[in-house]
Amino acid sequence: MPWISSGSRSYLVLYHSAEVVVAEEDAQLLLLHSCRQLTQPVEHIQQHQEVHVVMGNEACDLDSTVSALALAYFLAKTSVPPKAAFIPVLNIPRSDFALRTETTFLLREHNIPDSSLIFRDEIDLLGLHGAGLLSLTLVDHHVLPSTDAALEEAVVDVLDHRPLEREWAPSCQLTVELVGSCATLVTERIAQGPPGVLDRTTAALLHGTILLDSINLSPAAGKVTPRDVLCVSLLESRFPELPPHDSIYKALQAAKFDVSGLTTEQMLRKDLKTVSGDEQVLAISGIYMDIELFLRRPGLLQDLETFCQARGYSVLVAMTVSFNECYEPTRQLAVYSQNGALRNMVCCALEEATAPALQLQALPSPWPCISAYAQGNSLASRKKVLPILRAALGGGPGTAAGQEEEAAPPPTPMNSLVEESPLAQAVPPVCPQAVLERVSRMATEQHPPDSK
Ligand SMILES: [Mn+2]
Repeated sequence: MPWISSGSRSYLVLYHSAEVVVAEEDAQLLLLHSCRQLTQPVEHIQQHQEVHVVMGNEACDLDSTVSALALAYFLAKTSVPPKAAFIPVLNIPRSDFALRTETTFLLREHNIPDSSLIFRDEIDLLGLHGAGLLSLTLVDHHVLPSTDAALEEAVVDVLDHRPLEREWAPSCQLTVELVGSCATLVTERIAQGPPGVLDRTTAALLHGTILLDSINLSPAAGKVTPRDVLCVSLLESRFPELPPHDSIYKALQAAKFDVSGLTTEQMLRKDLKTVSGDEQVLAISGIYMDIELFLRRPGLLQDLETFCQARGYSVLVAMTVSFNECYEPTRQLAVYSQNGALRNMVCCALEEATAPALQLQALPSPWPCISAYAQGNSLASRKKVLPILRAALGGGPGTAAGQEEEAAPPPTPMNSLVEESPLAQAVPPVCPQAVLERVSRMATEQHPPDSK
């Protein structure tokens, strides 16, 4: 059970080759304290070897987390000496981890303690890069925020499942495929590697992640692709004891949607994106709760006001989403602003949008500064709504993407349930015969006849 360790120190052994285990203590010092004690740890690490970080996106959803953990583990097990220290990094401060309820749930289920994880505020990537020691693999995103622009030179490998938005040097290995989950690409990478690397825990993490991202492989939800289906089948064929994917999906979905323990502020932060205009910043929060319940939360208006003021948001759009038994999404919208003219402008843009039409129907709202809607077009996820809001804020429908860059926030990754995979359209029906053939081929590749 390689993920289990008694504490953060022993964790690093997993990502070190035997040759550099001696560096463990020093490396640990660097990792956990470098942001506060830069000079000394760099001296420490300079005696050692490359630090290869595998890092997910800033949303740090389950896909980013599991993709980073699983790929770092795979690299550590398969890279040839002299090995780097392979470190999966969760791209949020440790203090935000509690908001990732589905992730904390799944890791807890598999006895992976929080203390074994390395968060972005616990490792000084810029310092490592400055010392010439950093290699970076990006999973589940491929555009770094401007604050991380200096790290681009360190990127050697990208695995992502959204359309390529920027070029990388030819020396950078690119795996960019429009599948439902980055965990699918990681699973495929592992399946193509030497046999025997995939262990039960890693398989279970990947399995659960693909199921969650693909809405339990449901074509109706528009996220799954045949490759996601294949990887789930592959994992189940390798580890038949994996629980039925229905039960895993339901447990993960429940955990993801379990905002019962969160404050309104935490709910708003949990799945937050922003769009900037010339003067205004608009926030869009995915909220996993029926809109009626949300609007009736005690202290809601005060919480919204405090949240927006503290962060400089002029408008907040809450996109609520819930799923029926067939995993079909129901979406509702709430538009909050103390500025009535601005609120109306945003509402009009949403009501009149044609690409796509959201088919909004006004819902009664208990608050004059909140407009609420049922969204008839339930397939229009946040990814579709974001450009509408960006245009409303002054980007203008005719503005070229390049010119928008300054106004737009860094392209942040999209992978929550209120969003969509790049393949939002209906996927081609899966032919069971083709799946079986492919799985059996992959399984064969995993289990070559005894060669030794
Ligand atoms: Mn993803």
